[in-house]
Amino acid sequence: MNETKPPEFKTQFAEDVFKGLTSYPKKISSKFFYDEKGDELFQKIMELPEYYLTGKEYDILVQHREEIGDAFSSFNGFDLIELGAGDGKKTKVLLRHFQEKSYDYKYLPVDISKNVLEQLSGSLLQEFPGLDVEPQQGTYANVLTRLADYRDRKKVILFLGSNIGNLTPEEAVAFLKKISSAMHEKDLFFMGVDQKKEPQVILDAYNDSAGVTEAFNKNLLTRMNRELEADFDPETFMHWPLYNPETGVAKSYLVSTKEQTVQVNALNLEVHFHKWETIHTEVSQKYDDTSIAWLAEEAGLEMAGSWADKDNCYKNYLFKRTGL
Ligand code: AVJ
Repeated sequence: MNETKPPEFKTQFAEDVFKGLTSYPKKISSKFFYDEKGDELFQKIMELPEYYLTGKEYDILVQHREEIGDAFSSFNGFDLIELGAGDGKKTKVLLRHFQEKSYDYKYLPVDISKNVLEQLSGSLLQEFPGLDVEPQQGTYANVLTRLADYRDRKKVILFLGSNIGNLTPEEAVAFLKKISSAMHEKDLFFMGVDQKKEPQVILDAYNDSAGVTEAFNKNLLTRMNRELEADFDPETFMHWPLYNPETGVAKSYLVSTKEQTVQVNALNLEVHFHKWETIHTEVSQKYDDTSIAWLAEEAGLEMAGSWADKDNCYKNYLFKRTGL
């Protein structure tokens, strides 16, 4: 008898890497970019001249904070729930404005990382004394289920940074359906979305000249080396982003520049790469008003407003739930 037991995985990362590196074509989800080193590299990405998304969204929030605040506020206040709060740099623009207006609201930043939440809460306490903050640790799905019971007053859900882009359109519909089903009549959903534009501008955003995005992508290899006892040589892989202006999909790959075999010891796995074989690592979907309208309709959301920069490079959309 030569039976092998199905492997038991210690972590989600271990399981996903096993599945992704034994499928064809090979893939690993971009959600695994964000270990400590990845968080740090993403902070650097947001400051790159080519990575326009963060700056554009920041400008939109600064410029339109008055109108956005008017839309959010309500006679008995509101609960502001932010999915994937991060360092809160952009959200603080809104919080500052809400404080000036003396709005009655509570801020509930949601993040999977306890570390991120602790840092954010610390900086909020410093910069916004008296702000009512209630950090929520967990996955979006768990937190949304929990927060669906928040029905005493208006709930405003924030999803900034074009994070929706990391989902395929089909996954995005499923995700937005979960959001809309956690919403009641007066609740709002506010989402930042990078827009289709001059293809070279998008490509450059994922292929910066300083090589930070390359390091960010290759950090997956070093993470597997460290956490899964693998022996990837990052030098033998190329960072390869592409953008398709027809579908609006930007994708990133790691391409093996030679034929090689890699050991992933913690998974008891040997992975063979042909020369030029790829690992697909990220989707950064770009939208326009038409595709966003489709997404919203599929998910049971109705557009209640939108704000953009002067070139329509980036947009923030406001939605309510349909049919209530
Ligand atoms: C955080 C998902 C919005 O896709 O633009 C930045 C992540 N990847 N550079 C994006 C990212 C490469 C980013 N999001």
